[in-house]
Amino acid sequence: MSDSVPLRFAIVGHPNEGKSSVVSTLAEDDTVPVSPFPGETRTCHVYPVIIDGRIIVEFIDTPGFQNPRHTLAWLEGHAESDESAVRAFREAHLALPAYQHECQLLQPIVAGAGVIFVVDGSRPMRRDDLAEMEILRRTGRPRMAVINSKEYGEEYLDEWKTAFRKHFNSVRVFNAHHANYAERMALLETLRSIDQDWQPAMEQVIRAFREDWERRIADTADLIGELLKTSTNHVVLADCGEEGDKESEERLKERFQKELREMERRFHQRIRRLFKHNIFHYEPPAESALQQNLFSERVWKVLGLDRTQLIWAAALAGGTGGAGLDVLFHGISAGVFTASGALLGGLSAYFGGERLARVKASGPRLMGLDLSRRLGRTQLKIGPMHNLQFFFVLLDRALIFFSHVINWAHGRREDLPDDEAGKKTEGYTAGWTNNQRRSATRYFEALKHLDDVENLERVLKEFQEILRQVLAVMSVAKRP
Ligand SMILES: Nc1nc2c(ncn2[C@@H]2O[C@H](COP(=O)(O)OP(=O)(O)OP(=O)(O)O)[C@@H](O)[C@H]2O)c(=O)[nH]1
Ligand SMILES: [Mg+2]
Repeated sequence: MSDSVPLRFAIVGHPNEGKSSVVSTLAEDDTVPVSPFPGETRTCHVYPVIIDGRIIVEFIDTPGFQNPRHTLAWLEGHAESDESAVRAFREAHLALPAYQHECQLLQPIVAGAGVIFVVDGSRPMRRDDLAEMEILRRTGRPRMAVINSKEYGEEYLDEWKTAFRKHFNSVRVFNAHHANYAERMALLETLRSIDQDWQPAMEQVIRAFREDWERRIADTADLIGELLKTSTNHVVLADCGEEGDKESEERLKERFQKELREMERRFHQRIRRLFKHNIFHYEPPAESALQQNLFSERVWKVLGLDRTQLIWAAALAGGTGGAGLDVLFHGISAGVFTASGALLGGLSAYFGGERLARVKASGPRLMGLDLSRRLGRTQLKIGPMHNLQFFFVLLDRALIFFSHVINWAHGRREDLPDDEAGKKTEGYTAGWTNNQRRSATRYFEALKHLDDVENLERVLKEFQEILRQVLAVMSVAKRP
């Protein structure tokens, strides 16, 4: 592959089989028009994959075959049996509306593109399919078949695979609605073997894809570090008329929570953009912990760490140690923490998110809410949220969102009832190793002392390395 001529693959097949969806998922491009009605794609359209300003590979969306049996009959009746017959066919039929699609889809192929033939493997094979395969074989171009099953069930898969072996250099199951990074890479690996001459160029393509993904992971780790920093250190202030001004307190608590939610929303936006989900905005399913309020009791129970893990994380990080419970649970109403007998009670007493905001404005510093007199005025202050569980809850939510985004194939255009990845209700950090949790907690501790820049940078670097490893493992994990 020279710098000026990238590899090109034409995605071809019967109408409505999912060709455009496959292009969209492979090129990570959600601008590709997809529709439930056959005949959506009428002309060829090139979708380049651009990395570092360079076109790495191009996928060409094409219209579905219109008249495959007649086309094949013409080719069979032609004196030549190779690619020159295909060229001659195009020239002879360019002006005929009944063969418009064939002329379109064969154009990039005769111009040198490789072929990716897409079929819906959940339906039986028909004579048209055999004609299409034979036409493609006669082009002589390197070609692979992709089985994009729209429905579940493997009834017809063997039949398809047998036919494919005769007509294609390789076959791969690839689902346009589900394929994630690992499956895209597996497909590219298969493309590497469809033609020996293309192998070095395909290797470059694969390397570029891999490096690009590593960069996105590093950027995600940076964004998570930034979210944790700004959220845990966020502070809101308000003047209030007099002590015990409940209305001001409520307003301030609302503002505090709203601003934190907004930070999370902006983080989501950046992650979506990083992973090229530019047009469609998909919400995780209702079951997801992301759909719950960040400050809801349920979220604080199911995400983050349990009590023992929190104490250990803090102790291992050389921070507050097991004794400093009030520091660990800073931000949760002191009233709730002591009066409810939280030490004996369940997690809800410890981590009750709603209670976190239920702060009494009667002391100088009641867990997250400060009252102070300045220039004769009473000032309310909420934050910073130096609460270890809050930190881990935020971290878990960031990881869940990452998983949601990377498992949402670009070819998908609607909510899926079987979106198991998005339904994830538990967090990740409870399953982390001590070492990983210690690194996170060190970062948490360093965030309390922003002026110690050197320490903060050192600890952040170590934490980002852990995050990159975690995100890389999540990228290749099998879908639930
Ligand atoms: N369930 C499911 N539906 C799919 C899948 N791939 C595509 N579809 C749906 O099938 C329909 C057709 O998809 P397209 O990608 O537009 O098909 P096409 O082959 O490009 O169609 P034409 O351009 O009309 O030839 C759309 O409603 C897609 O959402 C899949 O993997 N699973
Ligand atoms: Mg299409």
